[in-house]
Amino acid sequence: MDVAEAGLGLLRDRVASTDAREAVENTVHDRLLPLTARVTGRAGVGKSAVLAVLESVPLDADGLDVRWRESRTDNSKGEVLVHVIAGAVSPVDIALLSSRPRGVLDGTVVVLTKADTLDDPAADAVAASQQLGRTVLPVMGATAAGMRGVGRAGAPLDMADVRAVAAADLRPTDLMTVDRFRAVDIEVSTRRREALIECIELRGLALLVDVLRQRPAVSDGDAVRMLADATGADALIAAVSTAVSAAAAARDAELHRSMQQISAGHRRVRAAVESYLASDEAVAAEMRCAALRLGVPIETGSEQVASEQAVLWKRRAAAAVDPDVRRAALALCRGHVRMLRR
Ligand SMILES: Nc1nc2c(ncn2[C@@H]2O[C@H](COP(=O)(O)OP(=O)(O)OP(=O)(O)O)[C@@H](O)[C@H]2O)c(=O)[nH]1
Ligand SMILES: [Mg+2]
Repeated sequence: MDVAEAGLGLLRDRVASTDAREAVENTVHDRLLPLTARVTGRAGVGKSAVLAVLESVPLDADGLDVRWRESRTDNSKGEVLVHVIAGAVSPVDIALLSSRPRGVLDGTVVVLTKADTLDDPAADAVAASQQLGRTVLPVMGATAAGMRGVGRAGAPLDMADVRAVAAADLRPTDLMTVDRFRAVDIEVSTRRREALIECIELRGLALLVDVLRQRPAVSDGDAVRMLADATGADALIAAVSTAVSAAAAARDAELHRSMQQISAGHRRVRAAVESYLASDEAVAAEMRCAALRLGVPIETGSEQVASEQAVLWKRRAAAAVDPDVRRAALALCRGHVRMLRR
């Protein structure tokens, strides 16, 4: 149980004998449900490979479980949505994404996968971004999954075999198609060559072979790191982490809204709800929501940092025109003041 749940537990106890008990129980129950996250896209587009990558990393959902589901293009529901395309944007993609909200906290990530099959994935991603009005991240989904040992090969990459391929007498064209690569006469058996392609795709192998040939002294770790960078998996994981944190923060915002409503309707629980909303964990949760909403990090450090931040956010709140920005700035001010008092 994390800190927030401890505070909620206390609130539950305090309202247990009142007529607001059920309303509070339901609200707390909803706050603690696993986050629903969905990977969508047309048939065969590469969803499962992307999903395997995402399931292989721990995502910070503020203590909540993240429940991933894969579905095609019939359903865009989910607190987090990772929509996958491969190649051109289709009307189905546009229709699905248009039903999602837009904004910094929209919980939506769009991926252009199978980047290994494209000549200029970065340019294609920019074109797709313009078409959709959302950032599209180019990713080599299958290669990223294979490198994490969660791809279709089901086995980790064998760097000894990659080095053997790099050392073999290959022409550049031998790594251009799977058939040519299968047909060349080298020491590495056909079965082992197929395993390499199953793991990181032909393009992934060609990239690694290039690295090893240009820098024969490079370590396995560094070579693998270079390929990992080329897969775009880090940017994907970062975007999904932000979406997951935002979804968790949205849960807190929803919880606090419901609590305020309950307290407005049930006088006997007002004190309990107010003391919960004034607790360190509720103030910290509001601060996290606000920072995500404004797209700023929470600056932590010395007392001086906290007091400077409190002043800064107070000033920004006063200058804000948009009421949402003003509310978020006040939440940050309040959070920093609370840090000072601790
Ligand atoms: N070259 C390449 N092939 C890929 C990549 N990702 C997936 N594939 C291949 O594309 C096919 C479909 O991949 P999946 O990940 O199963 O696609 P999916 O969208 O989950 O498919 P469905 O669940 O049937 O709709 C498989 O043959 C994969 O090996 C990729 O990044 N590069
Ligand atoms: Mg699938």
